[in-house]
Amino acid sequence: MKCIKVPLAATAFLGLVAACESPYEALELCSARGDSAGRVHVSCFAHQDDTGRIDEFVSFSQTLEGTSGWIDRWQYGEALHFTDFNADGLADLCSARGNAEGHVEVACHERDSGGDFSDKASFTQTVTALSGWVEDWQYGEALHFADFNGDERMDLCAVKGTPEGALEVSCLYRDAKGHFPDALSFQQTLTGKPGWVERWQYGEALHLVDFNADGRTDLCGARGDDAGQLEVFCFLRNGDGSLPDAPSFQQFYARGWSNRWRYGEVFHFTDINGDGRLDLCGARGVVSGQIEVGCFFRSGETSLTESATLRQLLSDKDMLWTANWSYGEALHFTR
Ligand SMILES: [Ca+2]
Ligand SMILES: [Ca+2]
Ligand SMILES: [Ca+2]
Ligand SMILES: [Ca+2]
Repeated sequence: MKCIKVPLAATAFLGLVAACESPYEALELCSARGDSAGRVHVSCFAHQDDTGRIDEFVSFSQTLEGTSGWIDRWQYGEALHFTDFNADGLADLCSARGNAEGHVEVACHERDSGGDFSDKASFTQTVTALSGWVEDWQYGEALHFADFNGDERMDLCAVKGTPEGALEVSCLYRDAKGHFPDALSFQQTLTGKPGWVERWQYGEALHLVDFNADGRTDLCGARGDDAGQLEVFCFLRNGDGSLPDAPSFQQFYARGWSNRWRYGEVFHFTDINGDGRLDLCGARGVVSGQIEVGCFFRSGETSLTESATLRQLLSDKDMLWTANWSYGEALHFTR
């Protein structure tokens, strides 16, 4: 939070820009997860200067009293995302999860210029255009906040496997008042990379990011294949906004991504070294209760470095990162 602790007279967004000396400083590694009382606990590590490293100790933590029900499997934070929902330049904390009727409940806690999240949700909506989000679907692994139509308002998208193993992409574009519409704004089924069945269906390996920085949000994945190789691929959006039916590229990296690791919950696409190109970073718990971070830097138009660099161990003394926590579902890189 180095950038935004500076007292500001201007708006939060202008202040953020003015107070940041380098693009690295705005990036944080944050976790959001339920605590034993069902509240949401947030911890963040600040990204250091241009050495590209992340501060070893927690720089920000907050427990949101105005949340409840984040216990048992909810605790793992699969439904929580850091996203700039109100477009003021600061990442807010939003959740998207199924309710008892199978519709999706969205709730957002805005972040202020001092770094705190609002204790109670500042935006809530039940999205009735989505249905069937019950049982395992309820946990929201297949739901993403992204500006899919490029109008600078964050939208809600779902990317999930169909019964046939194809990928179904659905989006709801927010209107001028910031609300989600009553019907889907976009839907496309991709058949050129099948096999999204059983647990793959939940799309833990998938992300909506602008990989090639052309202003259009793409669909990218990072996951272990049958041989334990790390497979990275993107469907780069076409000029008309549609997705190609098959990935625009697929590449294979280091081995060892087998068993539950293969589902890719630890991975995120983020520009960790501030060169304007998205890198691939993993963040996960290790046996000692620490967090391990490793990043594959972007080395070309589509390629990444062969092995992970920027390997670091971080310490969050209030939180253990062992057992199920080690899969990193609660961890996010955010700007
Ligand atoms: Ca915001
Ligand atoms: Ca939008
Ligand atoms: Ca793109
Ligand atoms: Ca980069």
